[in-house]
Amino acid sequence: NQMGFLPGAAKVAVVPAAGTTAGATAFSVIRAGSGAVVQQGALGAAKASPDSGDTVRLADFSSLTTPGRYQLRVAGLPDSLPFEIARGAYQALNVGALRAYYYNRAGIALDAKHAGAYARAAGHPDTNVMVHASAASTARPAGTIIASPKGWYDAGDYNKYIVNSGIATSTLLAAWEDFPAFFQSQALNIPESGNGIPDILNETLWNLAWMLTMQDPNDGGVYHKLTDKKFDGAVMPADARQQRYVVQKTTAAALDFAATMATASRVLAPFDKQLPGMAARMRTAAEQAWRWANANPAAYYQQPDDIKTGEYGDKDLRDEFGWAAAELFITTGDPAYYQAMQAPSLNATVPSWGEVGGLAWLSLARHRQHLNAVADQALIASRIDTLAGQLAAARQRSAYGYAMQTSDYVWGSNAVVLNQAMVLASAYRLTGKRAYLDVAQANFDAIMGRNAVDISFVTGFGARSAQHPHHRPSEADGIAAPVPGFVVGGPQPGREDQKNCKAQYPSALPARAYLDDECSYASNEVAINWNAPLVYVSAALQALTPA
Ligand code: G3I
Ligand code: 9MR
Repeated sequence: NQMGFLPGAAKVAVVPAAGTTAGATAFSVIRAGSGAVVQQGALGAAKASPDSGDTVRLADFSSLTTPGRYQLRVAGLPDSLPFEIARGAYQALNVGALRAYYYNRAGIALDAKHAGAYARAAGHPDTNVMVHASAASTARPAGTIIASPKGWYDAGDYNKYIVNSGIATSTLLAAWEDFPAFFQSQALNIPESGNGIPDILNETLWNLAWMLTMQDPNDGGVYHKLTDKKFDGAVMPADARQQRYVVQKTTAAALDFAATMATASRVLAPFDKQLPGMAARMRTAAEQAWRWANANPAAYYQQPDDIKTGEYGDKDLRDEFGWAAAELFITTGDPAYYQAMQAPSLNATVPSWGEVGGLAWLSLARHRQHLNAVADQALIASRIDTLAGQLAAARQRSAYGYAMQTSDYVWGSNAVVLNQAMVLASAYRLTGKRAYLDVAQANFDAIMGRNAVDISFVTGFGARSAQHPHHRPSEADGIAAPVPGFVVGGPQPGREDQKNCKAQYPSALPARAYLDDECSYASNEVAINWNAPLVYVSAALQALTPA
Protein backbone atom coordinates (compact mmCIF):
# COMPACT_ATOMS: atom_id res chain seq x y z
CA ASN A 1 0.00 0.00 0.00
CA GLN A 2 1.77 3.11 -1.25
CA MET A 3 -0.18 5.29 1.20
CA GLY A 4 1.20 3.32 4.11
CA PHE A 5 -0.59 2.13 7.21
CA LEU A 6 -2.14 3.27 10.45
CA PRO A 7 -0.07 2.06 13.46
CA GLY A 8 -2.67 -0.47 14.63
CA ALA A 9 -3.61 -1.81 11.19
CA ALA A 10 -2.98 -5.20 9.63
CA LYS A 11 0.09 -4.62 7.42
CA VAL A 12 0.69 -7.04 4.59
CA ALA A 13 2.76 -6.85 1.41
CA VAL A 14 2.67 -9.15 -1.60
CA VAL A 15 6.03 -10.54 -2.70
CA PRO A 16 6.58 -12.24 -6.07
CA ALA A 17 7.77 -15.78 -5.40
CA ALA A 18 9.66 -16.00 -8.68
CA GLY A 19 12.81 -13.87 -8.91
CA THR A 20 13.77 -14.23 -5.29
CA THR A 21 17.22 -15.81 -4.98
CA ALA A 22 17.00 -19.47 -4.17
CA GLY A 23 13.37 -18.94 -3.26
CA ALA A 24 13.82 -16.50 -0.39
CA THR A 25 11.51 -17.31 2.50
CA ALA A 26 12.27 -14.33 4.74
CA PHE A 27 11.75 -10.58 4.58
CA SER A 28 12.93 -7.60 6.54
CA VAL A 29 11.51 -4.16 7.07
CA ILE A 30 14.19 -1.50 6.89
CA ARG A 31 14.15 2.16 7.80
CA ALA A 32 14.00 4.21 4.58
CA GLY A 33 17.22 6.16 4.22
CA SER A 34 19.46 4.47 6.81
CA GLY A 35 18.57 0.92 5.78
CA ALA A 36 18.61 -0.17 9.43
CA VAL A 37 16.68 -3.41 9.89
CA VAL A 38 13.73 -2.87 12.24
CA GLN A 39 11.93 -6.18 11.80
CA GLN A 40 12.43 -9.59 10.23
CA GLY A 41 9.87 -12.22 9.43
CA ALA A 42 9.06 -15.34 7.46
CA LEU A 43 7.22 -15.06 4.15
CA GLY A 44 3.97 -16.98 3.88
CA ALA A 45 3.64 -20.06 1.69
CA ALA A 46 3.91 -19.55 -2.08
CA LYS A 47 0.44 -19.46 -3.63
CA ALA A 48 -0.56 -19.29 -7.28
CA SER A 49 -2.92 -16.51 -8.36
CA PRO A 50 -4.96 -17.49 -11.44
CA ASP A 51 -6.25 -13.92 -11.83
CA SER A 52 -2.77 -12.47 -12.26
CA GLY A 53 -0.91 -15.56 -13.50
CA ASP A 54 1.85 -15.33 -10.92
CA THR A 55 2.86 -16.99 -7.69
CA VAL A 56 3.27 -14.83 -4.60
CA ARG A 57 4.00 -14.94 -0.90
CA LEU A 58 2.63 -12.61 1.77
CA ALA A 59 4.83 -10.63 4.14
CA ASP A 60 2.94 -9.82 7.34
CA PHE A 61 4.53 -7.09 9.44
CA SER A 62 1.44 -6.07 11.40
CA SER A 63 3.38 -6.11 14.67
CA LEU A 64 5.45 -3.12 13.52
CA THR A 65 3.51 -0.19 14.98
CA THR A 66 6.13 2.54 15.35
CA PRO A 67 5.42 5.52 13.10
CA GLY A 68 8.15 6.08 10.54
CA ARG A 69 9.21 5.68 6.94
CA TYR A 70 10.14 2.16 5.84
CA GLN A 71 10.86 -0.18 2.95
CA LEU A 72 10.44 -3.91 2.58
CA ARG A 73 13.54 -5.94 1.65
CA VAL A 74 13.60 -9.46 0.21
CA ALA A 75 16.82 -11.03 -1.01
CA GLY A 76 16.98 -11.07 -4.80
CA LEU A 77 14.36 -8.35 -5.31
CA PRO A 78 14.64 -4.58 -5.46
CA ASP A 79 13.54 -2.89 -2.22
CA SER A 80 9.90 -1.82 -2.16
CA LEU A 81 8.79 1.76 -2.62
CA PRO A 82 9.10 3.63 0.69
CA PHE A 83 5.89 3.73 2.77
CA GLU A 84 4.87 5.29 6.05
CA ILE A 85 3.32 4.12 9.23
CA ALA A 86 1.49 7.19 10.49
CA ARG A 87 -1.53 8.13 12.62
CA GLY A 88 -3.16 10.20 9.89
CA ALA A 89 -2.10 7.98 7.00
CA TYR A 90 -5.36 8.31 5.03
CA GLN A 91 -6.54 11.78 5.98
CA ALA A 92 -5.17 13.62 2.95
CA LEU A 93 -6.41 10.88 0.65
CA ASN A 94 -9.91 11.22 2.08
CA VAL A 95 -9.86 14.96 1.48
CA GLY A 96 -8.57 14.36 -2.05
CA ALA A 97 -11.26 11.79 -2.82
CA LEU A 98 -13.96 14.26 -1.74
CA ARG A 99 -12.37 17.18 -3.58
CA ALA A 100 -12.58 15.12 -6.78
CA TYR A 101 -16.34 15.77 -6.65
CA TYR A 102 -15.73 19.50 -6.52
CA TYR A 103 -13.50 19.21 -9.60
CA ASN A 104 -16.31 17.37 -11.39
CA ARG A 105 -19.02 19.95 -10.67
CA ALA A 106 -21.23 21.02 -13.56
CA GLY A 107 -22.42 24.59 -13.93
CA ILE A 108 -19.77 26.43 -11.94
CA ALA A 109 -16.39 27.98 -12.64
CA LEU A 110 -13.61 26.48 -10.53
CA ASP A 111 -11.58 29.39 -9.19
CA ALA A 112 -7.87 29.38 -8.35
CA LYS A 113 -8.57 29.78 -4.65
CA HIS A 114 -10.30 26.39 -4.51
CA ALA A 115 -8.99 24.57 -7.58
CA GLY A 116 -5.40 25.82 -7.83
CA ALA A 117 -3.85 24.82 -11.16
CA TYR A 118 -7.09 23.03 -12.08
CA ALA A 119 -9.13 26.25 -12.15
CA ARG A 120 -11.40 26.30 -15.21
CA ALA A 121 -14.36 28.12 -16.71
CA ALA A 122 -17.91 26.97 -16.00
CA GLY A 123 -19.50 24.45 -18.34
CA HIS A 124 -22.97 23.04 -18.86
CA PRO A 125 -25.20 25.61 -17.15
CA ASP A 126 -28.13 23.28 -17.95
CA THR A 127 -30.64 26.10 -17.72
CA ASN A 128 -31.92 25.33 -21.22
CA VAL A 129 -32.53 21.59 -21.18
CA MET A 130 -35.04 20.09 -23.60
CA VAL A 131 -37.60 17.42 -22.73
CA HIS A 132 -36.83 14.52 -25.09
CA ALA A 133 -39.69 12.81 -26.92
CA SER A 134 -39.17 9.74 -24.71
CA ALA A 135 -40.00 11.85 -21.66
CA ALA A 136 -42.94 13.81 -23.07
CA SER A 137 -46.08 14.24 -20.93
CA THR A 138 -49.20 16.40 -21.22
CA ALA A 139 -47.81 18.97 -18.81
CA ARG A 140 -44.37 18.86 -20.46
CA PRO A 141 -44.58 17.97 -24.14
CA ALA A 142 -41.44 17.13 -26.15
CA GLY A 143 -39.34 20.24 -26.68
CA THR A 144 -40.38 21.87 -23.39
CA ILE A 145 -37.42 23.74 -21.89
CA ILE A 146 -36.60 23.13 -18.24
CA ALA A 147 -33.74 24.19 -15.96
CA SER A 148 -31.73 21.43 -14.32
CA PRO A 149 -28.48 23.04 -13.21
CA LYS A 150 -25.62 21.93 -10.91
CA GLY A 151 -24.81 18.31 -10.10
CA TRP A 152 -21.63 16.37 -10.77
CA TYR A 153 -20.53 15.07 -14.13
CA ASP A 154 -20.96 11.32 -13.91
CA ALA A 155 -17.47 10.32 -14.83
CA GLY A 156 -15.01 11.05 -17.63
CA ASP A 157 -18.04 12.17 -19.65
CA TYR A 158 -20.18 15.24 -19.02
CA ASN A 159 -23.61 13.68 -18.64
CA LYS A 160 -25.65 13.36 -15.45
CA TYR A 161 -27.44 10.10 -14.65
CA ILE A 162 -29.90 9.68 -11.75
CA VAL A 163 -29.28 5.98 -11.14
CA ASN A 164 -25.58 6.47 -10.66
CA SER A 165 -26.04 9.73 -8.78
CA GLY A 166 -28.29 7.88 -6.36
CA ILE A 167 -25.74 5.35 -5.17
CA ALA A 168 -22.85 7.85 -5.25
CA THR A 169 -24.69 10.47 -3.22
CA SER A 170 -26.15 7.97 -0.78
CA THR A 171 -22.76 6.39 -0.14
CA LEU A 172 -21.32 9.80 0.78
CA LEU A 173 -24.30 10.39 3.09
CA ALA A 174 -23.66 6.96 4.63
CA ALA A 175 -20.05 7.94 5.29
CA TRP A 176 -21.33 11.00 7.12
CA GLU A 177 -23.91 9.01 9.10
CA ASP A 178 -21.31 6.45 10.20
CA PHE A 179 -18.36 8.76 10.92
CA PRO A 180 -19.72 12.21 11.84
CA ALA A 181 -16.83 12.99 14.19
CA PHE A 182 -14.32 12.29 11.44
CA PHE A 183 -16.03 14.57 8.93
CA GLN A 184 -17.25 17.26 11.32
CA SER A 185 -13.87 18.94 11.53
CA GLN A 186 -12.72 18.26 7.97
CA ALA A 187 -12.11 21.27 5.69
CA LEU A 188 -12.23 20.69 1.94
CA ASN A 189 -11.48 24.22 0.73
CA ILE A 190 -14.59 24.41 -1.46
CA PRO A 191 -16.63 27.57 -2.04
CA GLU A 192 -19.14 26.74 0.72
CA SER A 193 -16.50 25.97 3.37
CA GLY A 194 -17.16 27.74 6.66
CA ASN A 195 -20.92 28.14 6.19
CA GLY A 196 -21.80 26.08 9.27
CA ILE A 197 -22.47 22.87 7.34
CA PRO A 198 -19.81 20.13 7.26
CA ASP A 199 -18.00 20.14 3.92
CA ILE A 200 -18.88 16.56 2.99
CA LEU A 201 -22.52 17.66 3.13
CA ASN A 202 -21.78 20.91 1.32
CA GLU A 203 -20.28 18.95 -1.55
CA THR A 204 -23.12 16.44 -1.56
CA LEU A 205 -25.67 19.25 -1.62
CA TRP A 206 -24.31 20.37 -5.00
CA ASN A 207 -25.57 17.12 -6.47
CA LEU A 208 -28.73 16.88 -4.37
CA ALA A 209 -29.79 20.30 -5.68
CA TRP A 210 -29.53 18.96 -9.22
CA MET A 211 -31.31 15.72 -8.42
CA LEU A 212 -34.32 17.65 -7.10
CA THR A 213 -34.70 19.34 -10.50
CA MET A 214 -34.94 15.95 -12.20
CA GLN A 215 -38.33 15.28 -10.63
CA ASP A 216 -41.33 16.38 -12.67
CA PRO A 217 -43.45 18.34 -10.17
CA ASN A 218 -46.56 17.46 -12.16
CA ASP A 219 -46.50 13.74 -11.36
CA GLY A 220 -43.50 12.94 -9.11
CA GLY A 221 -41.75 10.93 -11.84
CA VAL A 222 -37.99 11.30 -12.24
CA TYR A 223 -36.07 11.58 -15.49
CA HIS A 224 -33.46 8.86 -15.99
CA LYS A 225 -30.71 11.14 -17.22
CA LEU A 226 -29.71 14.57 -18.45
CA THR A 227 -27.52 14.11 -21.48
CA ASP A 228 -26.11 15.10 -24.85
CA LYS A 229 -27.28 13.01 -27.78
CA LYS A 230 -23.72 11.71 -28.19
CA PHE A 231 -20.61 11.86 -26.04
CA ASP A 232 -18.57 15.08 -26.27
CA GLY A 233 -15.00 14.94 -27.55
CA ALA A 234 -12.05 15.48 -25.21
CA VAL A 235 -12.71 19.18 -24.60
CA MET A 236 -13.01 21.29 -21.46
CA PRO A 237 -16.52 21.70 -20.01
CA ALA A 238 -16.92 25.27 -21.29
CA ASP A 239 -16.20 24.09 -24.85
CA ALA A 240 -18.82 21.34 -24.83
CA ARG A 241 -21.96 23.01 -26.11
CA GLN A 242 -24.34 20.38 -27.44
CA GLN A 243 -28.06 20.69 -26.74
CA ARG A 244 -28.90 18.73 -23.57
CA TYR A 245 -32.01 16.60 -22.98
CA VAL A 246 -33.82 14.95 -20.13
CA VAL A 247 -34.65 11.42 -21.23
CA GLN A 248 -37.43 9.05 -20.13
CA LYS A 249 -38.90 8.77 -16.66
CA THR A 250 -37.97 5.36 -15.25
CA THR A 251 -38.90 3.28 -12.24
CA ALA A 252 -35.23 2.79 -11.35
CA ALA A 253 -34.60 6.55 -11.39
CA ALA A 254 -37.67 7.22 -9.22
CA LEU A 255 -36.64 4.59 -6.66
CA ASP A 256 -32.96 5.54 -6.45
CA PHE A 257 -34.07 9.16 -6.17
CA ALA A 258 -36.55 8.26 -3.42
CA ALA A 259 -33.92 6.35 -1.43
CA THR A 260 -31.41 9.18 -1.74
CA MET A 261 -33.85 11.96 -0.89
CA ALA A 262 -35.22 10.04 2.09
CA THR A 263 -31.66 9.66 3.37
CA ALA A 264 -30.73 13.27 2.68
CA SER A 265 -33.87 14.44 4.42
CA ARG A 266 -32.89 12.85 7.75
CA VAL A 267 -29.23 13.86 7.37
CA LEU A 268 -30.09 17.50 6.72
CA ALA A 269 -32.85 17.82 9.32
CA PRO A 270 -30.43 19.17 11.98
CA PHE A 271 -29.34 21.90 9.54
CA ASP A 272 -32.76 23.48 9.10
CA LYS A 273 -31.42 26.84 10.20
CA GLN A 274 -28.88 26.93 7.36
CA LEU A 275 -31.21 25.20 4.87
CA PRO A 276 -34.75 26.27 5.76
CA GLY A 277 -37.37 23.77 4.63
CA MET A 278 -34.87 21.58 2.76
CA ALA A 279 -35.29 18.41 4.81
CA ALA A 280 -39.08 18.55 4.55
CA ARG A 281 -38.92 19.24 0.83
CA MET A 282 -36.68 16.23 0.27
CA ARG A 283 -38.92 13.96 2.29
CA THR A 284 -41.94 15.01 0.22
CA ALA A 285 -39.94 14.54 -2.98
CA ALA A 286 -38.97 11.04 -1.87
CA GLU A 287 -42.56 10.08 -1.10
CA GLN A 288 -43.84 11.45 -4.41
CA ALA A 289 -41.20 9.49 -6.33
CA TRP A 290 -42.05 6.35 -4.35
CA ARG A 291 -45.74 6.70 -5.26
CA TRP A 292 -44.88 7.25 -8.94
CA ALA A 293 -42.72 4.11 -8.95
CA ASN A 294 -45.49 2.04 -7.43
CA ALA A 295 -47.93 3.31 -10.03
CA ASN A 296 -45.34 2.64 -12.78
CA PRO A 297 -43.42 -0.41 -11.56
CA ALA A 298 -42.03 -1.56 -14.91
CA ALA A 299 -40.88 1.61 -16.68
CA TYR A 300 -37.46 0.20 -17.62
CA TYR A 301 -34.89 2.34 -19.34
CA GLN A 302 -34.97 1.87 -23.07
CA GLN A 303 -32.27 3.84 -24.92
CA PRO A 304 -33.94 5.92 -27.67
CA ASP A 305 -32.40 5.56 -31.16
CA ASP A 306 -31.04 9.11 -31.24
CA ILE A 307 -29.35 8.95 -27.80
CA LYS A 308 -25.90 7.30 -27.60
CA THR A 309 -24.66 8.01 -24.07
CA GLY A 310 -24.50 5.80 -20.96
CA GLU A 311 -27.53 3.67 -20.15
CA TYR A 312 -27.44 2.44 -16.57
CA GLY A 313 -30.24 0.10 -17.61
CA ASP A 314 -31.65 -2.49 -15.21
CA LYS A 315 -34.67 -4.75 -15.50
CA ASP A 316 -34.61 -6.30 -12.01
CA LEU A 317 -35.91 -3.64 -9.66
CA ARG A 318 -36.76 -5.75 -6.60
CA ASP A 319 -33.62 -4.42 -4.90
CA GLU A 320 -34.39 -0.80 -5.89
CA PHE A 321 -37.89 -1.12 -4.41
CA GLY A 322 -36.39 -2.64 -1.27
CA TRP A 323 -33.77 0.05 -0.89
CA ALA A 324 -36.21 2.96 -1.34
CA ALA A 325 -38.63 1.36 1.10
CA ALA A 326 -35.87 0.83 3.67
CA GLU A 327 -34.67 4.44 3.57
CA LEU A 328 -38.26 5.74 3.75
CA PHE A 329 -38.87 3.43 6.72
CA ILE A 330 -35.79 4.68 8.57
CA THR A 331 -36.65 8.31 7.90
CA THR A 332 -40.41 8.22 8.57
CA GLY A 333 -40.75 5.30 11.02
CA ASP A 334 -43.85 4.22 9.11
CA PRO A 335 -44.18 0.41 9.39
CA ALA A 336 -45.92 0.29 6.00
CA TYR A 337 -42.54 0.97 4.41
CA TYR A 338 -40.99 -1.93 6.31
CA GLN A 339 -43.66 -4.24 4.93
CA ALA A 340 -43.06 -2.84 1.44
CA MET A 341 -39.39 -3.67 1.78
CA GLN A 342 -40.22 -7.40 1.79
CA ALA A 343 -37.31 -8.03 4.11
CA PRO A 344 -37.35 -11.85 4.04
CA SER A 345 -36.75 -11.93 0.27
CA LEU A 346 -34.46 -8.87 -0.05
CA ASN A 347 -30.87 -10.02 -0.51
CA ALA A 348 -27.77 -8.32 0.84
CA THR A 349 -25.10 -8.18 -1.86
CA VAL A 350 -22.05 -5.99 -2.40
CA PRO A 351 -23.53 -2.69 -3.64
CA SER A 352 -23.16 -1.50 -7.23
CA TRP A 353 -25.23 0.91 -9.33
CA GLY A 354 -27.43 -1.95 -10.51
CA GLU A 355 -27.60 -3.91 -7.25
CA VAL A 356 -28.61 -1.80 -4.31
CA GLY A 357 -30.18 -4.30 -1.88
CA GLY A 358 -27.03 -4.20 0.25
CA LEU A 359 -27.50 -0.47 0.75
CA ALA A 360 -30.87 -1.15 2.39
CA TRP A 361 -29.33 -3.59 4.88
CA LEU A 362 -26.35 -1.36 5.62
CA SER A 363 -28.68 1.54 6.39
CA LEU A 364 -30.91 -0.56 8.61
CA ALA A 365 -27.86 -1.83 10.50
CA ARG A 366 -26.55 1.72 10.91
CA HIS A 367 -29.87 2.88 12.43
CA ARG A 368 -30.71 -0.34 14.27
CA GLN A 369 -31.00 1.33 17.66
CA HIS A 370 -33.71 3.73 16.51
CA LEU A 371 -35.94 1.62 14.27
CA ASN A 372 -39.65 1.06 14.74
CA ALA A 373 -40.16 -2.28 16.56
CA VAL A 374 -41.59 -3.88 13.41
CA ALA A 375 -38.03 -4.26 12.07
CA ASP A 376 -36.50 -7.73 12.41
CA GLN A 377 -33.28 -6.93 14.26
CA ALA A 378 -31.89 -10.46 14.08
CA LEU A 379 -32.40 -10.54 10.32
CA ILE A 380 -30.63 -7.21 9.90
CA ALA A 381 -27.59 -8.40 11.85
CA SER A 382 -27.45 -11.74 10.08
CA ARG A 383 -27.69 -10.28 6.55
CA ILE A 384 -24.60 -8.11 7.15
CA ASP A 385 -22.65 -10.73 9.07
CA THR A 386 -23.34 -13.40 6.45
CA LEU A 387 -22.22 -11.20 3.55
CA ALA A 388 -19.07 -10.12 5.38
CA GLY A 389 -18.39 -13.74 6.34
CA GLN A 390 -18.50 -14.74 2.66
CA LEU A 391 -16.04 -11.98 1.77
CA ALA A 392 -13.71 -12.95 4.59
CA ALA A 393 -13.82 -16.58 3.43
CA ALA A 394 -12.88 -15.51 -0.10
CA ARG A 395 -9.80 -13.84 1.35
CA GLN A 396 -8.57 -17.21 2.61
CA ARG A 397 -8.50 -18.56 -0.94
CA SER A 398 -6.82 -15.47 -2.44
CA ALA A 399 -3.07 -15.52 -3.10
CA TYR A 400 -2.94 -11.72 -2.77
CA GLY A 401 -4.92 -11.98 0.46
CA TYR A 402 -8.03 -10.01 -0.39
CA ALA A 403 -11.73 -10.63 -0.97
CA MET A 404 -11.69 -10.29 -4.76
CA GLN A 405 -12.60 -13.33 -6.85
CA THR A 406 -12.31 -13.84 -10.59
CA SER A 407 -15.94 -12.83 -11.23
CA ASP A 408 -15.35 -9.49 -9.49
CA TYR A 409 -13.12 -8.22 -12.31
CA VAL A 410 -15.83 -6.28 -14.14
CA TRP A 411 -16.00 -2.76 -15.59
CA GLY A 412 -15.28 -0.67 -12.49
CA SER A 413 -13.60 -3.55 -10.61
CA ASN A 414 -11.92 -1.12 -8.26
CA ALA A 415 -15.35 -0.08 -7.02
CA VAL A 416 -16.14 -3.74 -6.36
CA VAL A 417 -12.97 -3.90 -4.24
CA LEU A 418 -14.00 -0.75 -2.36
CA ASN A 419 -17.65 -1.65 -1.92
CA GLN A 420 -16.58 -5.02 -0.50
CA ALA A 421 -14.36 -3.09 1.91
CA MET A 422 -17.29 -0.84 2.83
CA VAL A 423 -19.43 -3.87 3.68
CA LEU A 424 -16.59 -5.38 5.73
CA ALA A 425 -15.89 -2.19 7.66
CA SER A 426 -19.61 -1.83 8.41
CA ALA A 427 -19.75 -5.45 9.55
CA TYR A 428 -16.79 -4.82 11.83
CA ARG A 429 -18.69 -1.92 13.41
CA LEU A 430 -21.67 -4.19 13.91
CA THR A 431 -19.97 -7.36 15.16
CA GLY A 432 -16.53 -6.33 16.40
CA LYS A 433 -14.98 -9.23 14.43
CA ARG A 434 -11.44 -8.06 13.79
CA ALA A 435 -11.01 -10.22 10.67
CA TYR A 436 -13.60 -8.06 8.89
CA LEU A 437 -11.58 -4.91 9.51
CA ASP A 438 -8.40 -6.64 8.34
CA VAL A 439 -9.97 -7.79 5.07
CA ALA A 440 -11.35 -4.28 4.52
CA GLN A 441 -7.77 -3.07 4.95
CA ALA A 442 -6.49 -5.69 2.49
CA ASN A 443 -8.99 -4.59 -0.16
CA PHE A 444 -8.07 -0.96 0.40
CA ASP A 445 -4.40 -1.94 0.04
CA ALA A 446 -5.32 -3.47 -3.33
CA ILE A 447 -6.43 -0.04 -4.56
CA MET A 448 -3.38 1.75 -3.24
CA GLY A 449 -0.70 -0.54 -4.69
CA ARG A 450 -0.93 -4.09 -3.37
CA ASN A 451 -1.93 -5.42 -6.79
CA ALA A 452 -0.52 -7.27 -9.79
CA VAL A 453 0.27 -4.11 -11.77
CA ASP A 454 2.02 -2.43 -8.83
CA ILE A 455 0.17 0.84 -9.19
CA SER A 456 -1.90 3.16 -7.00
CA PHE A 457 -5.25 3.40 -8.77
CA VAL A 458 -5.97 6.85 -7.27
CA THR A 459 -4.77 9.83 -9.30
CA GLY A 460 -2.31 12.05 -7.46
CA PHE A 461 -1.88 9.67 -4.49
CA GLY A 462 0.98 7.22 -4.05
CA ALA A 463 4.48 7.13 -5.49
CA ARG A 464 3.37 5.28 -8.66
CA SER A 465 -0.21 6.23 -9.52
CA ALA A 466 -2.51 6.22 -12.56
CA GLN A 467 -1.45 9.05 -14.89
CA HIS A 468 -3.79 9.03 -17.88
CA PRO A 469 -7.42 8.55 -16.81
CA HIS A 470 -10.28 8.63 -19.31
CA HIS A 471 -11.49 11.98 -17.98
CA ARG A 472 -12.16 14.81 -20.37
CA PRO A 473 -10.87 17.65 -18.15
CA SER A 474 -7.66 15.74 -17.38
CA GLU A 475 -7.16 15.16 -21.10
CA ALA A 476 -7.98 18.70 -22.24
CA ASP A 477 -6.59 20.99 -19.53
CA GLY A 478 -2.99 21.07 -20.78
CA ILE A 479 -1.68 20.06 -17.34
CA ALA A 480 0.48 16.94 -17.34
CA ALA A 481 -0.77 15.57 -14.02
CA PRO A 482 -4.35 14.28 -14.02
CA VAL A 483 -7.00 15.93 -11.83
CA PRO A 484 -6.21 14.36 -8.43
CA GLY A 485 -8.30 12.23 -6.10
CA PHE A 486 -10.10 9.94 -8.57
CA VAL A 487 -10.01 6.16 -8.41
CA VAL A 488 -9.89 4.71 -11.93
CA GLY A 489 -12.10 1.81 -13.02
CA GLY A 490 -9.46 -0.90 -12.72
CA PRO A 491 -8.42 -4.12 -14.44
CA GLN A 492 -11.03 -6.29 -16.16
CA PRO A 493 -10.70 -8.68 -19.06
CA GLY A 494 -13.56 -7.24 -21.18
CA ARG A 495 -11.30 -4.63 -22.83
CA GLU A 496 -14.34 -3.17 -24.63
CA ASP A 497 -12.27 -0.11 -25.58
CA GLN A 498 -9.35 -1.87 -27.29
CA LYS A 499 -10.74 -0.79 -30.68
CA ASN A 500 -10.55 2.80 -29.44
CA CYS A 501 -6.91 2.46 -28.29
CA LYS A 502 -3.63 2.46 -30.19
CA ALA A 503 -1.80 1.06 -27.17
CA GLN A 504 -2.37 -2.61 -26.43
CA TYR A 505 -3.52 -3.89 -23.08
CA PRO A 506 -0.46 -5.50 -21.44
CA SER A 507 -2.41 -8.67 -20.63
CA ALA A 508 -5.82 -10.31 -20.88
CA LEU A 509 -5.61 -11.76 -17.37
CA PRO A 510 -8.37 -10.35 -15.13
CA ALA A 511 -6.03 -8.66 -12.63
CA ARG A 512 -3.62 -7.38 -15.29
CA ALA A 513 -6.01 -6.19 -18.00
CA TYR A 514 -5.45 -2.54 -17.14
CA LEU A 515 -4.33 0.16 -19.55
CA ASP A 516 -3.16 3.50 -18.14
CA ASP A 517 -4.14 5.42 -21.26
CA GLU A 518 -6.73 8.12 -21.92
CA CYS A 519 -8.38 5.88 -24.52
CA SER A 520 -9.27 3.24 -21.97
CA TYR A 521 -12.78 3.92 -20.77
CA ALA A 522 -13.20 0.24 -19.86
CA SER A 523 -10.29 0.17 -17.38
CA ASN A 524 -9.18 3.73 -16.73
CA GLU A 525 -12.24 5.99 -16.54
CA VAL A 526 -13.24 7.75 -13.33
CA ALA A 527 -16.80 7.83 -11.95
CA ILE A 528 -18.71 9.36 -9.04
CA ASN A 529 -20.04 5.99 -7.87
CA TRP A 530 -16.51 4.58 -7.77
CA ASN A 531 -15.09 7.43 -5.69
CA ALA A 532 -17.82 7.27 -3.06
CA PRO A 533 -16.71 3.98 -1.46
CA LEU A 534 -13.13 5.30 -1.53
CA VAL A 535 -14.35 8.18 0.63
CA TYR A 536 -16.23 5.78 2.88
CA VAL A 537 -13.42 3.25 3.29
CA SER A 538 -10.57 5.70 3.85
CA ALA A 539 -12.65 7.40 6.55
CA ALA A 540 -13.70 4.06 8.05
CA LEU A 541 -10.12 2.83 8.40
CA GLN A 542 -9.08 6.12 10.00
CA ALA A 543 -12.03 6.07 12.37
CA LEU A 544 -12.19 2.36 13.25
CA THR A 545 -8.64 1.02 13.35
CA PRO A 546 -7.64 0.56 17.00
CA ALA A 547 -4.59 2.63 17.97
O1 G3I B 1 -25.64 -7.58 -16.52
C1 G3I B 1 -24.62 -8.37 -17.12
C2 G3I B 1 -24.49 -9.69 -16.40
O2 G3I B 1 -25.68 -10.40 -16.54
C3 G3I B 1 -23.30 -10.46 -16.98
O3 G3I B 1 -23.09 -11.62 -16.24
C4 G3I B 1 -22.04 -9.61 -16.93
C5 G3I B 1 -20.84 -10.28 -17.58
O4 G3I B 1 -19.83 -9.36 -17.86
O5 G3I B 1 -22.27 -8.39 -17.60
C6 G3I B 1 -23.31 -7.63 -17.02
O6 G3I B 1 -23.43 -6.42 -17.71
C7 G3I B 1 -22.41 -5.46 -17.49
C8 G3I B 1 -23.06 -4.19 -16.97
O7 G3I B 1 -22.11 -3.18 -16.83
C9 G3I B 1 -23.73 -4.41 -15.61
O8 G3I B 1 -22.79 -4.70 -14.63
C10 G3I B 1 -21.70 -5.19 -18.78
O9 G3I B 1 -20.96 -6.35 -19.18
C11 G3I B 1 -20.75 -4.03 -18.63
O10 G3I B 1 -20.19 -3.69 -19.88
C12 G3I B 1 -21.47 -2.84 -18.05
O11 G3I B 1 -20.52 -1.84 -17.79
C13 G3I B 1 -21.03 -0.54 -17.49
C14 G3I B 1 -20.54 0.46 -18.53
O12 G3I B 1 -20.97 1.76 -18.19
C15 G3I B 1 -21.04 0.14 -19.94
O13 G3I B 1 -22.41 0.20 -20.00
C16 G3I B 1 -20.50 -0.14 -16.13
O14 G3I B 1 -21.09 -0.98 -15.13
C17 G3I B 1 -20.83 1.32 -15.84
O15 G3I B 1 -20.16 1.69 -14.65
C18 G3I B 1 -20.40 2.21 -16.98
O16 G3I B 1 -20.85 3.49 -16.72
C19 G3I B 1 -20.39 4.54 -17.57
C20 G3I B 1 -21.64 5.25 -18.07
O17 G3I B 1 -22.38 4.38 -18.91
C21 G3I B 1 -21.29 6.55 -18.79
N1 G3I B 1 -20.44 7.38 -17.98
C22 G3I B 1 -19.20 6.72 -17.60
C23 G3I B 1 -19.49 5.48 -16.78
C24 G3I B 1 -18.22 4.80 -16.30
O18 G3I B 1 -17.52 4.15 -17.31
O1 9MR C 1 -16.29 8.64 -23.04
C1 9MR C 1 -17.29 7.63 -22.94
C2 9MR C 1 -17.28 7.01 -21.58
O2 9MR C 1 -17.64 7.98 -20.60
C3 9MR C 1 -18.20 5.80 -21.51
O3 9MR C 1 -18.02 5.12 -20.30
C4 9MR C 1 -17.91 4.87 -22.65
C5 9MR C 1 -18.87 3.68 -22.71
O4 9MR C 1 -20.18 4.10 -22.85
O5 9MR C 1 -17.97 5.53 -23.89
C6 9MR C 1 -17.05 6.59 -24.00
O6 9MR C 1 -17.20 7.20 -25.24
C7 9MR C 1 -16.59 6.51 -26.32
C8 9MR C 1 -17.67 5.91 -27.20
O7 9MR C 1 -18.42 4.94 -26.49
C9 9MR C 1 -17.04 5.29 -28.43
N1 9MR C 1 -16.21 6.27 -29.14
C10 9MR C 1 -15.14 6.83 -28.30
C11 9MR C 1 -15.70 7.48 -27.05
C12 9MR C 1 -14.59 7.94 -26.08
O8 9MR C 1 -13.49 8.41 -26.63
